[in-house]
Amino acid sequence: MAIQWFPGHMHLTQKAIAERINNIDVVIELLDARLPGSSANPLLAKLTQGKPALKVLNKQDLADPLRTPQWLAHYSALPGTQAIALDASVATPAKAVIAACHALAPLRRGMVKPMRVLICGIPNVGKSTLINTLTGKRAAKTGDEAGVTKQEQRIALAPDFYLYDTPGVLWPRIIVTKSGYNLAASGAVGRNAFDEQEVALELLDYLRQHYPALLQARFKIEDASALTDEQLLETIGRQRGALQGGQKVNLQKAAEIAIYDFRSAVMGRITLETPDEFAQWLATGQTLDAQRQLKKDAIELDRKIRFKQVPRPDLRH
Ligand SMILES: Nc1nc2c(ncn2[C@@H]2O[C@H](COP(=O)(O)OP(=O)(O)OP(=O)(O)O)[C@@H](O)[C@H]2O)c(=O)[nH]1
Ligand SMILES: [Mg+2]
Repeated sequence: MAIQWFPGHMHLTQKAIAERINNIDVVIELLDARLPGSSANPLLAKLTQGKPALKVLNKQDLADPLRTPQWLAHYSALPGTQAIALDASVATPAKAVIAACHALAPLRRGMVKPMRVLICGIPNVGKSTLINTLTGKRAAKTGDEAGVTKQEQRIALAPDFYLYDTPGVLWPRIIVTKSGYNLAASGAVGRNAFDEQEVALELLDYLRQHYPALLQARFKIEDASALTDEQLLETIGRQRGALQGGQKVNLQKAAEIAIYDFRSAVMGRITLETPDEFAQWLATGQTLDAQRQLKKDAIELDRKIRFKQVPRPDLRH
């Protein structure tokens, strides 16, 4: 089933960003370096359109170091956009963010024209952590759970440099099914809004194809490619002792283990998509969405005809 999560505080944040955006000089969107395409929010793209943009591929310490440069090149090629990769908790490299903001809005300096930077992105991607690292204190609340920041907060980095921390937002309809799974695997979706077994099976399917050696080493499997996703999940549960009565594997527990091991990178550094793969998923998602819309329109037209709100079309010609 497609994963969707758009609770009330996200709706309010969307409105707050729309009101704030005119007085913002640079928009920093934090992306998750493990899923840079799926974590780029189309709703935020629309709300912040036309503003100088800095894409920060955060949690690069957990992502595949061979794939991050591909994504940096992809984003840097977009107009008015710079991209850097970071581990938000490490201070010295995080300072690159400040320099990039000055490069994107060179005229914003001094008390009369202070730099105003909006930090946005999906839940749990590290927005508040980056702000704390930049300010050198715990100015913003952080936590390993989606939805920690609930309200916009202004933090002064210097008397002429403001940062606005915002609550993480997803978007009302995620049309790329795979993105929903990757977002859930990363920790961006509230825990009650997805099925762990479904997400773990999708995750294992990708890892089996792209990172078999990591899977095999972590779970002591001889040949991951010889197993189905379900068999893989069962093997993981058995190997880690997630059993219930009669030596049956507790698949729920096994799924939680697989997701946890991915999130904490104990399996190794993994990125769940390349720019080319994501472009294909997006194209498929858009086609399916257009078909869905056509079907919806046809049903609506049929309803209107039946209730005589519009005339029946003349099909004789
Ligand atoms: N490994 C790693 N962990 C990070 C990084 N940045 C943030 N984290 C962790 O990710 C979790 C979420 O961080 P937050 O800063 O609270 O995320 P947020 O984007 O403000 O989340 P919301 O307010 O819920 O939208 C915390 O456990 C952080 O320690 C990073 O670059 N690398
Ligand atoms: Mg936060």
